[in-house]
Amino acid sequence: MRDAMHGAVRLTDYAPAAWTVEHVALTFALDPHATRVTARIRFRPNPDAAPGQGLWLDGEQLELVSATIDGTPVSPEVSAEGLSLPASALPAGGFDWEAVTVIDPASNTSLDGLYMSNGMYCTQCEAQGFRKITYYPDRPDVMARFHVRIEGDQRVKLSNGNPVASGAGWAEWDDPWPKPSYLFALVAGDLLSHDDSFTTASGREVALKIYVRPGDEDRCAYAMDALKRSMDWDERAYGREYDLDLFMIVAVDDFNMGAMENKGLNIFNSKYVLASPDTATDRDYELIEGIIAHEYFHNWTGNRITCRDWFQLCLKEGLTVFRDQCFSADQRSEPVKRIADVLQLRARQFREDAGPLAHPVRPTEYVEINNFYTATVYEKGAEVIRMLRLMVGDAAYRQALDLYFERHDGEACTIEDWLKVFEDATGRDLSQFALWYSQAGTPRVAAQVDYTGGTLTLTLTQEVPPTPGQPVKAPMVIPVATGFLAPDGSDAAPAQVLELTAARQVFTFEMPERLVVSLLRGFSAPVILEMARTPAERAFLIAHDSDPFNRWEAARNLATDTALAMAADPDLPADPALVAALATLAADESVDPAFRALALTLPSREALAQESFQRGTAADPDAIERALTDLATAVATGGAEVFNDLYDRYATPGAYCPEAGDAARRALRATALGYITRLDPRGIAAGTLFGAATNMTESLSALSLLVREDAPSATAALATFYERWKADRLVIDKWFTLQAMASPSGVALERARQLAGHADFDWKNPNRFRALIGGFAANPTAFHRADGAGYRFVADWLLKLDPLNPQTTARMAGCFETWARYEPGRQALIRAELERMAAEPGLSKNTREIVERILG
Ligand code: 0A1
Ligand code: ZN
Repeated sequence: MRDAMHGAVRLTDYAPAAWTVEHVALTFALDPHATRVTARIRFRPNPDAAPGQGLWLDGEQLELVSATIDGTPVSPEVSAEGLSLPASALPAGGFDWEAVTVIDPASNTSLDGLYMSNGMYCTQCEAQGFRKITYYPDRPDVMARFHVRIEGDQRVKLSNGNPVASGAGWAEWDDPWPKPSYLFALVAGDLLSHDDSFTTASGREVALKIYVRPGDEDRCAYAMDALKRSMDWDERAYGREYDLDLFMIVAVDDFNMGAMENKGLNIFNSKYVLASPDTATDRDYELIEGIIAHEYFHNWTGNRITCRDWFQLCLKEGLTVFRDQCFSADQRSEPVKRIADVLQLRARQFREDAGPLAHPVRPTEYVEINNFYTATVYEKGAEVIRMLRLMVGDAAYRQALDLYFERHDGEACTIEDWLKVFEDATGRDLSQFALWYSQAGTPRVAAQVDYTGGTLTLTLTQEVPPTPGQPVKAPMVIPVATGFLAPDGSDAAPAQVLELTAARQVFTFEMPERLVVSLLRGFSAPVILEMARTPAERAFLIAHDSDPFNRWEAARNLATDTALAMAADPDLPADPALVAALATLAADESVDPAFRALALTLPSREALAQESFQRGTAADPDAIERALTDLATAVATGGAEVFNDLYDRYATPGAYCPEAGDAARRALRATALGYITRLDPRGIAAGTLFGAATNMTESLSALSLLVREDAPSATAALATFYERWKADRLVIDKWFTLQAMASPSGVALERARQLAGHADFDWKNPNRFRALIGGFAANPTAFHRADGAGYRFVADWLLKLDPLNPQTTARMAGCFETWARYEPGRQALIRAELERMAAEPGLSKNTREIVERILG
């Protein structure tokens, strides 16, 4: 690996901080270009650290005006990363540090630290933004109580904890809970709030406030409702109550990520707060619900118990993702949520695990920590906890969690602490299980079934592929939930969880007749399962498996095989068995419409490219596109009657309701319309729906079909849509995304170029940049054009954004991580763009790390 790891931070280098912080008092005199920050910090020697050490405070892009220790001016040694004082300058028993720094929030385009968005001040401190505010030991294991005073003429001035006092031009806040600096937040602006309250299980009243820009206040109701449901769920499912008298959410338009769990003051990308039926889709509502829950759940898993160092990020993120997944499953349909989560895991995490950016759930080194907020840390981290729960059982899981909260409240912990509570609560030895945290790569499990003389033999083997820096792997603990189906389709024996712990293991079952084995039910482990199935067996599982995940999976596997076979052979017709199975399922009124919508959705172009590569054939984006179009047309033809019928019957009359039942009907109806439109390239039906739609979900699905087909009415529909919504930034993001992502390969690049010149393409806004440039990179046939022009377009824009916003650029550079999947010509073109980026002398550390790791 070139010199990507130059300057890397390593897990093995962890040492406790020499000085801990007992209390911090911050005063902010707000000014767009010269905000003055006064920090009074009470330091104490850390009894866990070697004595007699000097003081190191992180600090970046700060102008130091003055510094004193116990009131006496000092002259620390200052560098671009921070400042230091020798032990000789420090009273051994502790001291009060006071420093004045000046910062420039209006020029802060990185959206990290204190910055401005639409005239409002806001902060983002995870992972290391606090050091851009003042000099501080900016590491999560230093936890302190914060008192904050904000001076400025804004109507609203907020920080963490409880409001203690305010007057004309100032407000003070006090947070009684010790916290690391990454959870610090400040917001000031002319905002309005949507208010409500929640009574906790023990009867305490909590005021709830969602702050937004004037004009957005009537779009907060759903987020508020989701918040109250989250608070209630955490009490019931985990026994966790909220611990302050006030909980605030602020929506900002300029934000690098989804949202942030700052103590008592969550800051959200406005996209994940604001919703009304005419501007937000069902998917938006679902995401708002999930992200509101995620950030709220962090109050216990992240804030009360935090991470000792950033290598332990999955301690809070894996657990909190798992908790939000369970919450959403409870609020909606559990099987449908599981399928959606697995689709996402495969699309993002399996992809990462199979490429040059693969890393363990707990990485052991990084150059830029912000590059490790990954699908592996988050989603695979959640899968690991899901496996743990499955293996120990629900009751023991809850006991272990109770012990975790009891033992570690107020601490900064490690994965070892986490596993230890499970060992102590259950008596199990989890040393082999711990490999899930240290070994990267998606395990492949091969299954072979034999039946002779009344004995069914199941042979399971596992192999964990080599990944960067990890050529050889040990066998993992893989829980394989297994069921057996009788010939009539019923469950013949109770389902059980087999534990695969060796490279090869044989399980035997006595049974008078050969039963069909249903393996890895509910996707019980994040592995790739390889198992030869006869077409008849597949059809049987699609029709009968009582495990909805595996029922869906059987249909998906059949569709994948068919599509890849058609990609390899343009003359091959679609498998009639698949077409028939999908039509039958579509018409099965006993099945949840949301499940049917998922099962009827063919694998994405991206998923097929990944699968093709895994099976040893370089992915050909054009062949995949053609095969999918042909397959979709065949399904549309075979199921025409059913789709027309569904489209007619599944309308949702009456007022729009975002809940699961109506959303499911709309999803199935949109899927049906997608097939109907395959046979109606002029987009008559889609055009009609577009004209009649009374909610964003239907309007957008109709519009994207018109764009996908390049229908004659598409241009006018896009113009109508733009005219109607041009004042609404979140809707206009959708307008950009849709055109970049759904346009056919022949026109997509030209259209993306035109859109990049549109007056509304405010590329410095991350949502807008992601909408167009990210949308284009997610249009595989356009991005992977054989002439490389798609790669160049994206690389040009990344190079333009990098100096302003390295975090978002680095994150988006991940679009190149799949280069190895493609034929040598495309590989060379992608690598040329990466080389061009790497050669840029001023490339940020963030983007450089990603680019160099991808180049290998
Ligand atoms: N902790 C947040 C995610 C987050 C991480 C980094 C950020 O800025 C670089 C912002 C948010 C979460 O898991 O929701
Ligand atoms: Zn999180």
